[in-house]
Amino acid sequence: MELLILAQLFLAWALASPTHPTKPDCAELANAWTNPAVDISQAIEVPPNSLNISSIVNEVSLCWVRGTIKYSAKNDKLDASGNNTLTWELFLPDSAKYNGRYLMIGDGGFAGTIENNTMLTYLNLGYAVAGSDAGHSEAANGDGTDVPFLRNSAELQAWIHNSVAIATPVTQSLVAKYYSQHPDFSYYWGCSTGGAQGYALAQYHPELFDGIYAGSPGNWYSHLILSFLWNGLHTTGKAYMSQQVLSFVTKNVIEACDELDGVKDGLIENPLRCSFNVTSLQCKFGQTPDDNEPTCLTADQIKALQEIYAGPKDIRTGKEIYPGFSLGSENGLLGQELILYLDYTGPILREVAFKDSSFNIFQFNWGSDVDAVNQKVSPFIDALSSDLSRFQQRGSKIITTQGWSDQYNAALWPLQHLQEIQRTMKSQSDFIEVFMVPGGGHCGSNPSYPHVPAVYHVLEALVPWVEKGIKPSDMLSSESPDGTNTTRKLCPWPATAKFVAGNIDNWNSYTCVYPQTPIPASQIAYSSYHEYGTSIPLPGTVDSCGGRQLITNITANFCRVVLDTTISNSSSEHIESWLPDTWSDRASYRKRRYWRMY
Ligand SMILES: *[C@@H]1O[C@H](CO)[C@@H](O)[C@H](O)[C@H]1NC(C)=O
Ligand SMILES: *[C@@H]1O[C@H](CO)[C@@H](O)[C@H](O)[C@H]1NC(C)=O
Ligand SMILES: *[C@@H]1O[C@H](CO)[C@@H](O)[C@H](O)[C@H]1NC(C)=O
Ligand SMILES: *[C@@H]1O[C@H](CO)[C@@H](O)[C@H](O)[C@H]1NC(C)=O
Ligand SMILES: *[C@@H]1O[C@H](CO)[C@@H](O)[C@H](O)[C@H]1NC(C)=O
Ligand SMILES: *[C@@H]1O[C@H](CO)[C@@H](O)[C@H](O)[C@H]1NC(C)=O
Ligand SMILES: *[C@@H]1O[C@H](CO)[C@@H](O)[C@H](O)[C@H]1NC(C)=O
Ligand SMILES: [Ca+2]
Repeated sequence: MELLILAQLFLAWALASPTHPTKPDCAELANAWTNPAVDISQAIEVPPNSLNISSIVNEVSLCWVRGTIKYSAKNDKLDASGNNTLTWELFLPDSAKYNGRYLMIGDGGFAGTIENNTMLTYLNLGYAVAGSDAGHSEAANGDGTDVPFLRNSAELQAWIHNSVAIATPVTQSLVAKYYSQHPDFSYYWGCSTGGAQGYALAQYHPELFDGIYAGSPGNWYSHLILSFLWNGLHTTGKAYMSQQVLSFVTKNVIEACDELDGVKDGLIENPLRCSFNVTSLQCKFGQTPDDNEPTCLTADQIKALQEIYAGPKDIRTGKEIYPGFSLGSENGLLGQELILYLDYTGPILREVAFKDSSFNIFQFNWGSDVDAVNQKVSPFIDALSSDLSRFQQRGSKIITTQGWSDQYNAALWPLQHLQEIQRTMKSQSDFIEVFMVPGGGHCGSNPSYPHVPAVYHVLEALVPWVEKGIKPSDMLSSESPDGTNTTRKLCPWPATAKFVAGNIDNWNSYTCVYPQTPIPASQIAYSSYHEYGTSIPLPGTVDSCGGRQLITNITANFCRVVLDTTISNSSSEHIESWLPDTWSDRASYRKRRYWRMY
């Protein structure tokens, strides 16, 4: 019997290791799909150094496949009779360079183009990379004020919710055909709208990916655009702030809070710990506001900033509609003042919420109109579920990065969403991490923070987590726009980077530190005070220790705190803290709450 198994194993091995490996045939892929909804227009071999997209060049040879998919309004169904066309591309690296992984790249903004430069970056790392235009052409994005694709319900739903699920099975099966085996793992990479697509995948198509990167996610898009509108409307007229004024505010915020993290580097590690009050910048008697060389702000400008920090509120209830912006992000807000509410909020309110091309966004009602947005827009473009258990149960992981100085997305949103997921999924929420980026912008750089590394090495954190179960304890960021070699350590929230020793511009000089969380009194089983020379029994429930033991030579007075934490029906955790009187700072120590020790 054993011999037979050995023989079978040998046979399997021999078949899997052909002595004359055949080179995959690129051109043949043009005939690979027989579904009439799928058209493959190109399958050509490309030698190294011959594709140059935004100065990224293919370092490996590839099979470059392009095509289209017809789909209909029925969610993610391919449909040859459908009116709607998704355009996709696939870069298949030389089989010697292929790392066995499929990677789908998401879109940005209103989509309509393929993020082929990001695709090329990951091709060079050995991924088989796909991308799509999210189901409509760039032409369907119109002229910025009129965005025709928003009027087409199939295209609207494809944009964030379904396009990746339409393009993935087709491109994935081409990968399988080309290399004669299904990819070992499938990843998704997207930021901004692509981040929203990432959360939509985890919610609506949880079976597709093993690992998802969802950066600066606009997964509450319907309220993100209300945040744009709020900021735009509160900074018109006298409340307008020039770039110089915005930069002046940030400079003052940083002066006040830079060193809270122990390192003077022009960055605030955790803006939530900064309590700068912007009213201190208001012009005093004898000071003159100046847009070009500001030394103070007008009362209108101060009011505007306070509204931006507070975020949009429902006039009926005062309830938050979307979080506000964080201290230190002011220098990136010019686009909020001038562009975003016109380019994004206007078209979505006119075409989707009210289906009325004459709807006046300046008259938006921050009560009843919010309801309309929730009913008419949210179901088509948001991905807000905090129960991602179908995704979690198949072992998939999701990582989000978010710049504290994002020019588009209020930095607190992904943290609020994380908290919601943790509240819903409790101990099952161990599949998601959010990395905050001090001074980080929207999916990379905020140009006013040129010394902040703008490339986040997400897949280096995500891949080992997915494939080996190694949960990332930090993440490298590199390539600051100022051209220096600065690297920084990004930490999984709520951890933040703490300087240890060395060069402050080197990520290795930092360690990720979690805030100490006070233990709720309800978890304290009992506490007792023990004096010098007495003895106490130790918990002796471990069999191999042979029952209870005594500690007989206590040499200091101490307080013993015992916690019993129920983990599940069948297991609990026993935690003890021994807090000696001889602690050097005894008075203040006694005032502290108890921390988890082991
Ligand atoms: C890629 O194109 C850019 C812009 O056209 C050019 O500056 C760069 O030299 C090119 N890179 C290579 C390796 O050809
Ligand atoms: C195609 O579009 C037309 C007009 O927009 C519509 O009436 C028709 O139902 C669509 N057909 C399909 C298959 O989606
Ligand atoms: C990459 O995408 C851009 C934007 O859609 C397009 O203009 C360009 O032609 C594409 N480049 C290649 C090599 O396909
Ligand atoms: C900021 O200072 C003003 C004036 O001193 C005060 O009214 C306001 O409450 C302060 N705001 C915060 C958030 O502390
Ligand atoms: C960056 O690092 C490289 C290699 O360590 C070094 O040669 C180069 O001089 C550094 N550049 C700057 C601007 O520090
Ligand atoms: C305290 O107990 C430890 C462990 O039983 C023993 O090794 C040590 O000698 C004792 N010290 C004194 C001062 O009794
Ligand atoms: C825990 O116990 C309750 C009541 O006995 C039971 O209904 C529930 O299914 C148990 N949960 C688990 C995870 O075993
Ligand atoms: Ca600092």
